[in-house]
Amino acid sequence: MVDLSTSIAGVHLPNLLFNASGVCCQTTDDLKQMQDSASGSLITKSATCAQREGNPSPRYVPLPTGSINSMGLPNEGYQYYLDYAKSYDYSSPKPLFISLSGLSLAENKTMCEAFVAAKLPCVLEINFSCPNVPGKPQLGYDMEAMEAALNTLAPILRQPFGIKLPPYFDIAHFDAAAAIFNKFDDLAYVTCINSVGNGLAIDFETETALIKPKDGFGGLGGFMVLNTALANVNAFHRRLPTKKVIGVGGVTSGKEVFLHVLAGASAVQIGTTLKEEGPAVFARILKELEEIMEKKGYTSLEDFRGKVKTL
Ligand code: RRO
Repeated sequence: MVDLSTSIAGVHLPNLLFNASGVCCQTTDDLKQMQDSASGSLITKSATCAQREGNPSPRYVPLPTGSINSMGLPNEGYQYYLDYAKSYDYSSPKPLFISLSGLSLAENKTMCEAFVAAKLPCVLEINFSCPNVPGKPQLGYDMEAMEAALNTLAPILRQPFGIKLPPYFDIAHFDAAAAIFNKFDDLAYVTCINSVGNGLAIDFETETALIKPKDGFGGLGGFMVLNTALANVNAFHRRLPTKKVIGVGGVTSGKEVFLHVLAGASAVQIGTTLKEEGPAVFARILKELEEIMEKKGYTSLEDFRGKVKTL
């Protein structure tokens, strides 16, 4: 028997898998499906202060090795997720994560204040990396703005919280981002990675972009981003010794979950494959991971977490 349990931000997860924010989590019906699945937890769609319809469709398209999306932050508004969090049954073995993605620091401040005032045992994750709102650059690529946001939000939160990061592609950027994160004791974890921003998918026959928003530019996810995701998980695992990393990107089977843990992930989220396969994906991938661990003689995630060997 293998133990797939883990902990993030001081809360226990019966197993390491859950949804990537954005997939199967916008409405209470979606979230019910997550509750009923074999996942170890669940996270809500990134919220803004006001409800949003998001970008025009088509805005998500599966690709041969992943997906492209420019959803544009469709969500029900933070009050909806606050009501959900208030009504959540915390005797459930699955802890609840809430994703917040204000369109400004003032919005993030308002939402954090409201959740803190409600004194709920859910974990807050601030999304610093939405790539798809026209005219709004990703906060995670502006080190000064990110530090300023943490300087404002951490004193409001005063409890363990997480941030969702964009992929970084340069060692200097891993160093700079990690130096900022290490200044904040309550920043308990980072989630790596959000989609690889501003890819372009074109139909060969019709010579037309596959999604409508932003002239076809959108975030890439799924198997094609696995190696970028693993690098970001490992880079932050090495640089944030007192914090945890949630890995996301490129999971299609137990094998990629195993690789994320080897790179240093304490939990692993599934986006594109959940969108394509539905919530039954969790039972399948948990079984595959168990089989891999049994074959390799590992009985817990700690046996191999972060233990990738280098040459
Ligand atoms: O809604 C989106 O377009 C979206 C968001 Br907020 C995000 O963080 N990542 C993504 O790929 N899409």
